[in-house]
Amino acid sequence: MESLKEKFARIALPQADKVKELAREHGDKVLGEVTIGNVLSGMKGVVSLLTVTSKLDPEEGIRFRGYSIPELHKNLPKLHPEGEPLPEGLFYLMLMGELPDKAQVDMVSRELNMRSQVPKHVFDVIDAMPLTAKPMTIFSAAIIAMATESRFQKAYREGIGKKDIWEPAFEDVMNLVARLPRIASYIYRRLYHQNMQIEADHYLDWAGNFAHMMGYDNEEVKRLFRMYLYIHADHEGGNVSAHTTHLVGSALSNPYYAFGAAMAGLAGPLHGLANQEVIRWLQKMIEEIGYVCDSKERIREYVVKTIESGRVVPGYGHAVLRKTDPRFLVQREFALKYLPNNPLIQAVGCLYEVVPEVLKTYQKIKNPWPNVDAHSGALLLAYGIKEYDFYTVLFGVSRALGVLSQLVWDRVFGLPIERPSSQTLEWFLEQAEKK
Ligand code: CMX
Repeated sequence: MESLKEKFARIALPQADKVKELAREHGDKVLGEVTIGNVLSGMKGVVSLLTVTSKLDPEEGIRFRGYSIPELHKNLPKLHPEGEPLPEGLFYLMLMGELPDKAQVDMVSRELNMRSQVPKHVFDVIDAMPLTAKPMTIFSAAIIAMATESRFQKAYREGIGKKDIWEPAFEDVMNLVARLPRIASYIYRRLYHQNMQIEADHYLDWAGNFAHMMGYDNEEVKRLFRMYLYIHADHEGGNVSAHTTHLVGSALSNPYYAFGAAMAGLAGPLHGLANQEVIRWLQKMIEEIGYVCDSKERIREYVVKTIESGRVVPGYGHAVLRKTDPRFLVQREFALKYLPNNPLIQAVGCLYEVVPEVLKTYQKIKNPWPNVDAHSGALLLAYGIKEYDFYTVLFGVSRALGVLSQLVWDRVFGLPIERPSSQTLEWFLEQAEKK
């Protein structure tokens, strides 16, 4: 039977020629112009990356290889007919560009299981960190520490050619994705459960086993993990974690380095850390004004106070999206199905009714609607996963599926080292003066 790597090679390698031809034959085609505003707004709207795994539409939200979240909900294989899609299926889709059937998803689960053994020294690195260290600090360090295993780095040292380098990249990526749930759950149990570790259950799927190793064997939590780990997996190429993976990988740093760096980016409060910030902000609001659904006026005042003190309202706004994030909506649906009476879930609903209306009154805020992080913390908390600092690690485990799939494609395409140009302030001022 054809292995995953053989199938990937059959699908991906012919595409490399298309990219070479594009560069050769159409290199001078103009795609748009860059304004001073683009540069000073973090290059928003400037097309400068080639990403195959997903595309973000400002109005509609994310499509993974052309499929929206509702379409994936229908078409990706599940464990239970009424349950959530398996993240392994999305991983297969992003890697291969084809929707998998259940047998193909099972093949991914088996392969990830086989590769899931984490080297001992990675646990030693985790154990050497103080208990006060933030989970994302430990997670990034553990990922970088695992670079000792890199087949990519070894193959490069041994002189592998550019054309073949995707192959050890594929190996590293599969190993990384396979091992992240073990690393993450080990960190979780060490920090919050007196280091009482739980062995993997190799009969479970990738997300179910992750929930199990964290200590949550309730089937509803496993469903939550399947949903959580597939919706956070990718958000096209320009977000900080995806772009960092691509950028660091473009220096032919090994996939462990590239992904470790991406996790340092995800740990920022404007990106993945927002999923913890939302809960902190909500808890503070509850302390100050009481249960939020009791008074919409007091929510309004609290939101205004947050903005007027120079802070952002976490979980709201987006660099690209201009509507409610479909990843918020899928979580909302899950929450209302399983936990309609939970006060936190109700509080998220009350905020959704008020916050956008307040944000709309600030002209500078381009998107007043909730993003993925507005909901995820409340769901985790509702199931008793109360350690907020850990939430971004869950995001990181999921994000690996998309950014690492893309990293293998980067190597198939032979994309060069990334090196945009920079200019001095004097140069920009001169351009501004020009007619
Ligand atoms: N609360 C208050 N102010 C906000 C805001 C919010 N939720 N969203 C945007 N703004 C402000 C910006 O800070 C900026 O202010 P200044 O001009 O004074 O610097 C202005 O509005 C314009 O920003 P924008 O063009 O609308 O948004 P950006 O592309 O610059 O930033 C984002 C996008 C997500 C960083 C921003 O909306 C934000 O900080 N949101 C809260 C944090 C958050 O939820 N991040 C998670 C995003 C999803 C993810 O990556 O996980």
